[in-house]
Amino acid sequence: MIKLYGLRMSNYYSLTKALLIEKGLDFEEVKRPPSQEEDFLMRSPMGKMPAIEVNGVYLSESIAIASYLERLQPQPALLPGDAMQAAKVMELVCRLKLNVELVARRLLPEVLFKQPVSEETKVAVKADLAKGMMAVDRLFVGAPYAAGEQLTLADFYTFYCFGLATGMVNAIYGEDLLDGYANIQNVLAIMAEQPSVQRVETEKSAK
Ligand SMILES: N[C@@H](CCC(=O)N[C@@H](CS)C(=O)NCC(=O)O)C(=O)O
Repeated sequence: MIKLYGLRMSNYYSLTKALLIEKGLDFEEVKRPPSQEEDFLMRSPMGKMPAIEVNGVYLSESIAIASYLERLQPQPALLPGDAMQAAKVMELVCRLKLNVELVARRLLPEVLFKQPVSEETKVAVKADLAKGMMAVDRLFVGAPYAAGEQLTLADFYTFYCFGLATGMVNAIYGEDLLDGYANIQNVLAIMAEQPSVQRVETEKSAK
């Protein structure tokens, strides 16, 4: 059975758990806070969550895990069969992850840990986020799903990346990051109804 290491509070842990559920795979959750200790680095070389363990082999990085799960359990398919369409889904996932979530994450120390972030950082994050949102908007299809007619990995990344990013932006700038992005808001609403996501969110609040 697959073991999933990390904490339910993490958006990438939640995303990975939702994918495991979506794919109908058996898994066991192993509660482990991220750390730089050797036993954690062995599972996840940057000391981040999540990581999975399959037959004694460890794998970290949500995209790598998603890629493994897609091959392990092809149905339901979360990538289109066409090579270019599948790559376009991954392109959107990269933009969401690298140019929105990772940028907004720079605000996290102040929002979650009361460690003030400099004004310089706040200005830079705002500018980088504006650029990232324009890039996402260029790739986002929203008909009705993130990458088109099919539910894909990009919908899961949309849900879990914006879950964090909108919270950070609202807390620091008092703004709605998704103001004017009706198609992204629509995908968030669709994903909130997805049974796999609902189970993750329910179990998260149950702790
Ligand atoms: N790129 C990684 C990001 C994972 C990540 O940022 N995890 C956060 C929690 S959501 C973490 O472990 N943070 C603790 C740390 O950086 O020490 C992925 O997609 O899996």
